[in-house]
Amino acid sequence: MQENDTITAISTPLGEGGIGIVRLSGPKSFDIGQKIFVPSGKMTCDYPEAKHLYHGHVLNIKGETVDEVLVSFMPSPYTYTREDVVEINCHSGVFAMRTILKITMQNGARLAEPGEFTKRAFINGRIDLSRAEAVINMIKARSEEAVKAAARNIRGALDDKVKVLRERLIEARAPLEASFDYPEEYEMDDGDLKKVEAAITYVKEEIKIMLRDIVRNRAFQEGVSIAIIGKPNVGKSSLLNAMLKQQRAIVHEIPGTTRDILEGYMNLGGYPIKLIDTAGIQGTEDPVEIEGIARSKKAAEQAKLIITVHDGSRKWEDEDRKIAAMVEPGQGKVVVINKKDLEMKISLEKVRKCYKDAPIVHTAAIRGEGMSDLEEAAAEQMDVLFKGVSEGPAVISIRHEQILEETYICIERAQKMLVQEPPELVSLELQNAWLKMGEITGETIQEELLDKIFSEFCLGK
Ligand SMILES: Nc1nc2c(ncn2[C@@H]2O[C@H](COP(=O)(O)OP(=O)(O)O)[C@@H](O)[C@H]2O)c(=O)[nH]1
Ligand SMILES: [Mg+2]
Repeated sequence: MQENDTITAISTPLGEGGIGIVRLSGPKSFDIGQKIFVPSGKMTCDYPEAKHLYHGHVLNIKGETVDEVLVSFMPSPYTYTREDVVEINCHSGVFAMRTILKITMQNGARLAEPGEFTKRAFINGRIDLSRAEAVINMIKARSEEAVKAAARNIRGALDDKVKVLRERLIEARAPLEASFDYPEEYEMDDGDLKKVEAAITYVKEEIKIMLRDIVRNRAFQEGVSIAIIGKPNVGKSSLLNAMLKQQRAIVHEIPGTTRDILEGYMNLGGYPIKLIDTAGIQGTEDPVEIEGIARSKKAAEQAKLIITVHDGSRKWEDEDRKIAAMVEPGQGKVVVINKKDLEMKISLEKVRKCYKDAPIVHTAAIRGEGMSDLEEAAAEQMDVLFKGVSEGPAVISIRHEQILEETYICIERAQKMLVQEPPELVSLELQNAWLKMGEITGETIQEELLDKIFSEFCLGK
């Protein structure tokens, strides 16, 4: 793959902002940079010098000044792409940036494809594929945790892990290969067999853990759902509004106001949350309400965490007990006793008995009181649910997931074969696993797949 033309793109988001960057990468970038940029003041003979930021003006092809800018010239190989890179920091109006982009193109640069800068970084050996993909995830991340996970992968956590596992696969293959390549001199003994077995089991278990963590890692990327459930009129919609700090749902004294599920997004202690308001759950004959209740129950089943709401100003009823029983095993829960501004009639003893050790928070949703307690309790539950997630490499992309699943199948097959099949077959299966895993770091990947991966990037990255 030869990439020797010079590419250009706007590297910052379009829109009104302080500074925008037009970036050039490739062999002609210094030439183009010097042609279109006139530095202010007198230049030393070393111009353009690396690690310098030059103040000056960009000229169009007619020689007219178009913008006042700061320009850096960064020589290969100490750049993002490992090529010569020029960055023009200009005023970030859409028009100014597009004008400068056009001028770079008129002087011989080609508009970069999405992800092409990162693709060059990969092709020129600066980063491996898992890191390049982490850059995509970083751009798309919606929460602090997602950013952290992506940052770990940019630093190479996933790459390191895959390298270790592939190394183990090679170790496992060594005695197998020797036994059929040199059958006269070498025969596998029990000790060898145990080593092979141990290596296979190790890799298999590690992949299993990575696959298990996918669900949790992906939740960070896409948002964790929290459902608010309870009887009609206890203040679920008011609670949603108070948590989102906006009048998202209609609040009314008429029971059954919320007929369908409603959603809103928020950040809760660093977790990206999809907060779901549901229709009040009660016995009813109304077909619309019945449908609403069915949807509420489904949303509740699928949520990672449930906030069950009870009206503190009313007595505990059998319907409340049913709500408490709706929480599924493995789900986090927080109990809310709402309307604390009114006289309390609910029996806390009964609440406690139904919920055992779940956290109970008292709120007055219409006044926004108790919200920080509620958010704290919910975030604590999240910490329990997602414990350990921020340590290892994060498998977020579906491509990685598929590769790991396929690798797992190969390894499982090899493990079974080890007992009764010839070592050639076991080794072949381990080789398949090794090749497959190499697709994560990009060591054994095909070109079309690369194009597909990098096309997910935004322009200028
Ligand atoms: N006094 C008091 N009334 C509340 C509170 N939260 C909600 N309400 C009232 O209770 C009624 C039902 O509220 P709503 O949020 O629609 O409940 P939902 O049916 O559970 O969604 C409305 O009249 C609200 O104004 C609260 O904290 N204190
Ligand atoms: Mg409601």
